[in-house]
Amino acid sequence: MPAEWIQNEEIEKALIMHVSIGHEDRRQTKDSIAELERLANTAGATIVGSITQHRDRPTPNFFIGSGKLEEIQLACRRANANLVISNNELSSVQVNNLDIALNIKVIDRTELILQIFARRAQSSEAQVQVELAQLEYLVSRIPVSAKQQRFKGGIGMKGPGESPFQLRNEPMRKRIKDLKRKLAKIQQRRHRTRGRRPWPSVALVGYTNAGKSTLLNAFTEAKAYVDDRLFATLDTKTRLVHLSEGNKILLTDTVGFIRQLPHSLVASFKSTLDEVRESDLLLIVADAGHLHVADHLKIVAKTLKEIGADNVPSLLLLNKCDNLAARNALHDLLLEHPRAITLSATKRQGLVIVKDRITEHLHQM
Ligand SMILES: Nc1nc2c(ncn2[C@@H]2O[C@H](COP(=O)(O)OP(=O)(O)OP(=O)(O)O)[C@@H](O)[C@H]2O)c(=O)[nH]1
Ligand SMILES: [Mg+2]
Repeated sequence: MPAEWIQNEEIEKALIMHVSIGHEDRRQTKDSIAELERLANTAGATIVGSITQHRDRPTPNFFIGSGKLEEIQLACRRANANLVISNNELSSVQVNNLDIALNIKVIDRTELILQIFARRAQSSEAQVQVELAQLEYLVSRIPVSAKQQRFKGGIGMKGPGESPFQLRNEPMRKRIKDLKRKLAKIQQRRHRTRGRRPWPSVALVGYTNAGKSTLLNAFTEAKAYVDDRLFATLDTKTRLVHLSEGNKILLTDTVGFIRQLPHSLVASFKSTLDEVRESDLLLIVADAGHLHVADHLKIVAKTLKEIGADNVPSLLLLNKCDNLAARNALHDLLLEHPRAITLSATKRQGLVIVKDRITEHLHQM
């Protein structure tokens, strides 16, 4: 597993590199770099600087131009950085070339997210899902030339169409198969329990750090892990919530979404996300005070579509209304989403309204 830098106890000093390609929205770029910094912090690294560049297109060898390469080299030396994190997704060839040219470990955003997931996965299901995602990611990074390089069979060869690289990675592919089998079993078990569900199921979804776990805790006595970090929750937790006399729901907390969520992760978390797709109702939680809440809502909608849950009815919850930034943003947000419910999970304000609206919705079913 490519997780050695994170398991290393000493704090990594990381330099961020970002290349704006074509006409990139500057505001979004800024937000995405800030988010990468938070991800790096979550992974235990300290950011010592960032270098950005604008290009019409990336270079095939290094992604960046040779002048920028020198600048990064110098900046790393000055800041004593021992890690470079690219906000752009890099090919394996580019990672290798940068590693060698800079003589420093280089990772990209996808690998960073995968490593955070690997470190945070608690339940055996989440661990299987993360390992599968990491392996799929590694396999997807086999250079195209190695994938295409075919041997025409012959003595000692497994058969036509197997490249030496693929043969060397046979154990990896076998492990992927085993993990998929394991996950399928867990999924079957989930299906069986789901069929016996006595109460309607409601899932909390939303951008990472929106306050989903805090809300689950506010509704129940659950002790879901809450943290002001990205990806605090990787394991789904389901709890019974009492709505009103004779009305209960099963409320499930889920893993948060983020822009550029690695595809292999979405694929391996599919069984967890089935919970979302098969819910009777979604509670989309948003941090109303976040500067980019509108972007977050778009990313959540896009991710829900990606996992086939865009047809599930939903209520929008504008959370963190106890803070000033959220209150200031409410006017515009409510114009855009007039049916949204405003609340504060930490102050337990607005919870009764949420319960009433859930009840109302379930009665209409
Ligand atoms: N001010 C304020 N902060 C809140 C509120 N709800 C949650 N938070 C804070 O927001 C941070 C993230 O909360 P979580 O509940 O862990 O968020 P999450 O959506 O579960 O995050 P992931 O599990 O990472 O997807 C924590 O520091 C919470 O204390 C709220 O109503 N008001
Ligand atoms: Mg959470």
